[in-house]
Amino acid sequence: MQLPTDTAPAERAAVRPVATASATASAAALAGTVAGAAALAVSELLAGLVAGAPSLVVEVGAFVIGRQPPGAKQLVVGIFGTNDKLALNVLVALIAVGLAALLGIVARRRQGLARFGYAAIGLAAFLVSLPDPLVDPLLALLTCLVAVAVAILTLQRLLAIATPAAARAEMPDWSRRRFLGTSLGVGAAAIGGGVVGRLLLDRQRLETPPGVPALPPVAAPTLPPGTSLEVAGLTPIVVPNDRFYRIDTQLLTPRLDARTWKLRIHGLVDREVTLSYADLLAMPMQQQYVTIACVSNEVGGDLVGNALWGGVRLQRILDLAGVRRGASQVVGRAFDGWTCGFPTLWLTDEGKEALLAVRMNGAPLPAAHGFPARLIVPGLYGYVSATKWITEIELTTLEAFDAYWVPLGWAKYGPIKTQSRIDTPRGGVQLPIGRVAVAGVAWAPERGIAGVEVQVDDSPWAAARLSTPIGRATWVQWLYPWNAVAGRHALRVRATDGTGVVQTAAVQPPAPSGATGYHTISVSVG
Ligand SMILES: Nc1nc2c(c(=O)[nH]1)N[C@H]1C(S)=C(S)[C@@H](COP(=O)(O)O)O[C@H]1N2
Ligand SMILES: [Mo]
Repeated sequence: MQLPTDTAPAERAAVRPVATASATASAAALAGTVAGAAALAVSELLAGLVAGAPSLVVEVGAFVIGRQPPGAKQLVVGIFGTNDKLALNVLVALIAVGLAALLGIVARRRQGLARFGYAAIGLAAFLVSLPDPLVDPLLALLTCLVAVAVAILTLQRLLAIATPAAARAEMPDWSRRRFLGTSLGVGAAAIGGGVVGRLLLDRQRLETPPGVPALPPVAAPTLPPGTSLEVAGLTPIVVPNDRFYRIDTQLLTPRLDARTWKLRIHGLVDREVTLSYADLLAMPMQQQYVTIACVSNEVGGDLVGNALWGGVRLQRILDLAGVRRGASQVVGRAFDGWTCGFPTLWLTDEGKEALLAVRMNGAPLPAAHGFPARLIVPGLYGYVSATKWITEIELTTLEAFDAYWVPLGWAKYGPIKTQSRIDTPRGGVQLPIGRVAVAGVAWAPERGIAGVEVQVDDSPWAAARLSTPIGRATWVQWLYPWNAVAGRHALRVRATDGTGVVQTAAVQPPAPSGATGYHTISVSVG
């Protein structure tokens, strides 16, 4: 590939008048903006077309995520969610384009400095994308070179059009129109190209990952009758994979290759063990329903779900390595360095069937949910336990290591708090007078749910009907038939866990250890 390092002779002639007359600052800023947008678009397109080429926006975003200052809780809460990932993408793109615009203004007087600026941004983007295990360093280098070349050439072209032929001359009308037309044209192409590139990239990541075999058959627990209530608008007792909530620090879905994937069990063990995907599949498998939840779920939020997880008992894997006495923490580490950690004691308590899961609702784990393998630990929030795309299990002590979210202000221990949610009716709706099915879900994994009560305005709490619990690790559905009378009403819900403890009414935000309080909605009847 030939990468222009300097202007072609013809262009040099066109650019020369810069010394005597130059584009207006606003024209130069526009030219720089368009140049920056074109460079980003090229990187998105390359990333979408060639697996292993980086999206520079994503890589810079990942760098920002990885460098949150400790205690920046608001920021930290923010990047858990999907909308916040979009916001971070947009923010990175805007800052990049803003810098490019400034360099456009610089280029009016000092072309060399502007070029140097673009090259420096390109170099920074290259360095930042190197730690990403899914990025090919050579492709990253090429992407950055092409992006910088596109930025420099676009800027030069546009400035040449915007520069009056003679000193102190005003830009004539026709040339202003040409400049604006070209800028808008290139800008629109950049936006279109960038969007197409990102769509391709998303699609590439959602394709079935390489090396997914037909999984061996394994018995699923049969559900007792009554585990599901039929109510319109109620969350299904088992959430399908494509509707399951997704939370992680990855801006794109990682696609790992099962053929090369390895899991290393090390640390305070008698012998280090490394397992391949095939090794795992050859081990005895079991399936169990477990409700997992995100610590950043707000009261009434939907970052919680129940699925049938299939895999190898974690204890069996730990036994292969032989956990040494003195090991007090299990650390799960993902391919990208993300970590979680929980007490080994959590596993030895009776009935805590933690899994190294390879299946979700019968299918191989979807890429978004951790393919090839992830941890599922009943009763613990995801951030301390549910490592997706896991590549290492390390046995250590609780004192020796704090996992990813702990130094960022989240609690070291993350048992899931008892919670309940009203799914239907939706808050704010208008209802007819008469029978209304008020229904939702309630969960206290590992303790189970013993009861759910509903309160209408100030009336006494009334018991709701429960679905037959699948087990202590899963949520239940509840139903309360309400005789609605005219007026505005507040509806609230609370659950009692399997140990008889009523969910707390004290209102707490998600940070640092999970939100508490009663989900309350208001509806108008009549
Ligand atoms: N590798 C990795 N695993 C991860 C995370 C992450 O950021 N990276 N987030 C955790 C969090 S905070 C939660 S709540 C669960 C969510 O799992 P899900 O996306 O399958 O619902 O995954 C956990 N596993
Ligand atoms: Mo989470």
